[in-house]
Amino acid sequence: MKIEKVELRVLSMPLKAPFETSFLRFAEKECVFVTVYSDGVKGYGESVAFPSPHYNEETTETVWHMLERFLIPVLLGKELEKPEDVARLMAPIRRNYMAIAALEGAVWDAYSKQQGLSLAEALGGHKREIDVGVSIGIEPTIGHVLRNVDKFLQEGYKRIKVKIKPGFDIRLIEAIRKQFGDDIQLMADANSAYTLQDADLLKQLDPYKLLMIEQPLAHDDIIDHAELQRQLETPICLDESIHTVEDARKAIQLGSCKIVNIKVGRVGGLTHSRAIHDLCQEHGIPVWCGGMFETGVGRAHNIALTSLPNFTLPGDTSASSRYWVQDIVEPGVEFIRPGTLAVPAGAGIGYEVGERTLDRYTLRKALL
Ligand code: OSB
Ligand code: MG
Repeated sequence: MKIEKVELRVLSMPLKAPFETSFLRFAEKECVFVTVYSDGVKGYGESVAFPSPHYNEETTETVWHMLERFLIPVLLGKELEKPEDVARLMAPIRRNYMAIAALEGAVWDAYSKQQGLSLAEALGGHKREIDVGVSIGIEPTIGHVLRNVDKFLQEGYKRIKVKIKPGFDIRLIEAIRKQFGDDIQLMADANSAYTLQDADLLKQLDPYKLLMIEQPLAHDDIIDHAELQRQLETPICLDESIHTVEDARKAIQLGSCKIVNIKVGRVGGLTHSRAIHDLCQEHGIPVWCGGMFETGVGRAHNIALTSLPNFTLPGDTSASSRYWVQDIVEPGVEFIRPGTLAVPAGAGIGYEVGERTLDRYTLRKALL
């Protein structure tokens, strides 16, 4: 496949409702959107970097810069044999995984369209449907969160994740268990809001039998997480700390986590995501697919990845209606049964991109 040209856009899409984490409040989604033109097909990808460097160091502007100045020039005019070539060609470039992943994802989509395969099949995934959960943000009161939990349980989400931060943690979890019982699959995501000095506080979560606690400690730590995991019954899941297969290998070896959240953008693309999936599978570590408020395109990539066998826990790939009044894919990503998404069988990502909607959300674009 020859990479003939690449179009970059910055999109801005209003979220249905603002979403608050321990590090930032989001009212809209801004992202870099990539279209790769190759041998008569268009492949789509999107960057999960936010406008500001508060989840990791990448931003909309750094992603655009890296793509325009360094990443796209590596691929332009090149004849690729398979999408895995992108990971190999980008290997000399340090970090900037979200920028790399956006381009790599678009190449995977174009490649699978050319082969007449679904993206899931191209990756080697066999699941036809996936179970999904929902991530619920921090609210002004516990009562607000309880109402959201109720709403999403009624919609059929199979696992509830709530964001926590110091002062908005134990009592929140206690209230959810009290109202909804012990049978719902419940977990908490701290987005690095605690330190090892909070171990005694975090131990108070153990009686509530959470499915896991996600990234309680620093975004770049695997040492303190190992110590914390020794003290906690609740399994630790790492998100922010895992960028590479090597990170995952070391975290597993140290006992820093019992579960890994794989975000395609955070680890530099689908090829690396699959490698981390495989490594975790060999070590009996379950994985699930994280989310970054992706548009339908990013979520289609997540669904395809989740079709791999070791994605045994429901992920954060919620339906379009959880985020958007109108998604850029048509029709949107919607449940086939409550809490269940189909893995599309059509070629590539398996969703059509609505060009008019895409244009409406585009702040700027460039053709390279
Ligand atoms: O840590 O998983 C996270 C949203 C923004 C930044 C970080 C995270 C999240 C989510 C939302 O939890 C997941 C989603 O619904 O896409
Ligand atoms: Mg997280």
